Amino acid sequence: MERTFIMVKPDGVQRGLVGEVIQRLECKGFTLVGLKQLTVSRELAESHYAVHKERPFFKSLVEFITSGPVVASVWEGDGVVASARKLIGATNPLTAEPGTIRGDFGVSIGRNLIHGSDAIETAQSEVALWFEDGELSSWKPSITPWIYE
Ligand code: RTP
Ligand code: MG
Repeated sequence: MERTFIMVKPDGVQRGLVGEVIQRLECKGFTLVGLKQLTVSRELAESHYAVHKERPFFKSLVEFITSGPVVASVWEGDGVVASARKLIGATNPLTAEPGTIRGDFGVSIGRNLIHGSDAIETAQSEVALWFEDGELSSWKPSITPWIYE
């Protein structure tokens, strides 16, 4: 089953949006298989955002992600990687559609509340970067026949 990595960033945690994010993914029909709150080390933040290391915003992005607790999670479901990105919305909250998490709750690109893996391969490496196997439980909710044909 496809998995993705979702992180509520420090701004989302401070603003009390952890429950809202979890609720939106649960209500959609995805299954939570791992969840933890942690304060991110510089090393982990730099690995997670390594693809952006030459970008002008890299330093402030790492500063921000390490500035307070985040909530890291892994979700499972058919097409979950692309679907979660749609639920999250565009990178800039001002252009993100209403109805998306960033579109409903944010205004600034540097405070866009949430991260979601951008492709299946990225999701696999991010899940492995953030979680040990023992922290993840694969389970099948009993309502599965009401979500999948
Ligand atoms: P994320 O990785 O956090 O899920 O966000 P994303 O895929 O939508 O956007 P990405 O291009 O991967 O950028 C990573 C994060 O860097 C910050 N950013 N700031 N100031 C800027 O121009 C700028 N561009 C990107 C954002 O917080 C973005 O989420
Ligand atoms: Mg990204």
